[in-house]
Amino acid sequence: MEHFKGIGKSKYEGAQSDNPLSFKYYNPNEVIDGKTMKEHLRFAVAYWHTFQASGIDSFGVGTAIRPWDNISDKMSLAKTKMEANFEFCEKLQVPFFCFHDRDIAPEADTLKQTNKNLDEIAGYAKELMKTSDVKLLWGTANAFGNSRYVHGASTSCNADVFAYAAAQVKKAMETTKELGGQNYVFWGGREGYETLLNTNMKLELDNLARFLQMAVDYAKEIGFIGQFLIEPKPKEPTKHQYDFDTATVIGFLKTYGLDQHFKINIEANHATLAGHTFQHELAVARINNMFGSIDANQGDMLLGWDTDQFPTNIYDTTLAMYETLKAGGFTTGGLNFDSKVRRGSFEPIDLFYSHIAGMDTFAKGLKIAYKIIQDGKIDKFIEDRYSSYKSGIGKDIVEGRAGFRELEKYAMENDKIVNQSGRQELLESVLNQYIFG
Ligand code: XLS
Ligand code: CA
Ligand code: CA
Repeated sequence: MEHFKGIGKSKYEGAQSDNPLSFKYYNPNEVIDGKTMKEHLRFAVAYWHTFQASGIDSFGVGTAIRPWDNISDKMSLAKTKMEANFEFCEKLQVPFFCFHDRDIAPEADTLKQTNKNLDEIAGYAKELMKTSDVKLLWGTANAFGNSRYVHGASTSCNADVFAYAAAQVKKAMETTKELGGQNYVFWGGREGYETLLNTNMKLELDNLARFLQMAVDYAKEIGFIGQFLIEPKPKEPTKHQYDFDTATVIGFLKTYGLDQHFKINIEANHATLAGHTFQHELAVARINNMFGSIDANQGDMLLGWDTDQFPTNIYDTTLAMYETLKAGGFTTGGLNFDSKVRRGSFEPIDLFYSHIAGMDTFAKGLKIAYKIIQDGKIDKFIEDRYSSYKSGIGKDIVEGRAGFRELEKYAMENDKIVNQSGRQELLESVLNQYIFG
């Protein structure tokens, strides 16, 4: 049964097309550097925003009009949404989707019944996968929505909650494996604190590490070979989230000897909440060999919270794809649209327009980023800027032949230091030249 009636398959029609449902820049089969755009970008639809979000906010009710609005039975509704998910991805030529356990199947009164619901819907998804090319990019557990997680999940002060979260993540990992998920994401929903007046931070962090180690052990036990990803976020819902940003997560993983088991899932809006650019977060992951996947969205620079808007800023997508290409491209990861339509964009067709806008902006960003890398102008500038480390005293520094004594001797004879301009504005206009085309 068709759910999004009257909306056909989106196709590439080029930049001149005025068909709002066509791609202007995303041409799935266009080859760039030996890979198709589809393979480079690995787009995914986020189940929670597209099939669960209603447009509710703290001042008003949901506004979204959806084809499944008149279905009241929870399990029938869950099945309908799963069918709609495959139809939606196919119509948009999006190869993947991502979900939380509780997005796809309703929570019941007991964990046993909840797991049964999840099995039933996952079984249905598996069935639908047989006749579809759409795959699961990643699964995760919603261990933050239910009131039992009021003080966190694996960092809760209550050991019963820790145990419950473990049971839930175990099941979510099994479900992800069952559906061929290529990654499993850990976002520390309420893993953080509000005040140190009631918090044993050391125990909470140790427990978070214990929890992740248990997940690593269990993945090995069941033969789940997907990539584990951690998604940093600095605040919201808690005032201080433990997985603050990429650097903090990497430091945490290294402290507990877990770094070889994880990569980072970077969300644009979380980067800006942490006071970083999206590119900064991607670059930190890349230089530490921890680049994993991307939650594609954008925040609003005038607002201090997580607005999860569709990514339409060409500077951001260009620089994100620049970092992605520099990291060698996605392997198991991809571009998951962790983005929701605005409350005022309440019609089903807005779900299409918004994804098309994001896909086109990333496709164009990919092409520009590839050109920047091919031309090598920026790389050359950076290389030249550090050329003092290629010979003489600089070479001695990087090759470990110089210590403070040698450097003091050198500095004593080199009072007249000559620096060169960083040329930021020139480089910004070079970037503009690439973007303007
Ligand atoms: C919330 C997060 C969340 C994760 C998955 O801010 O972005 O949706 O991506 O749990
Ligand atoms: Ca996210
Ligand atoms: Ca977010």
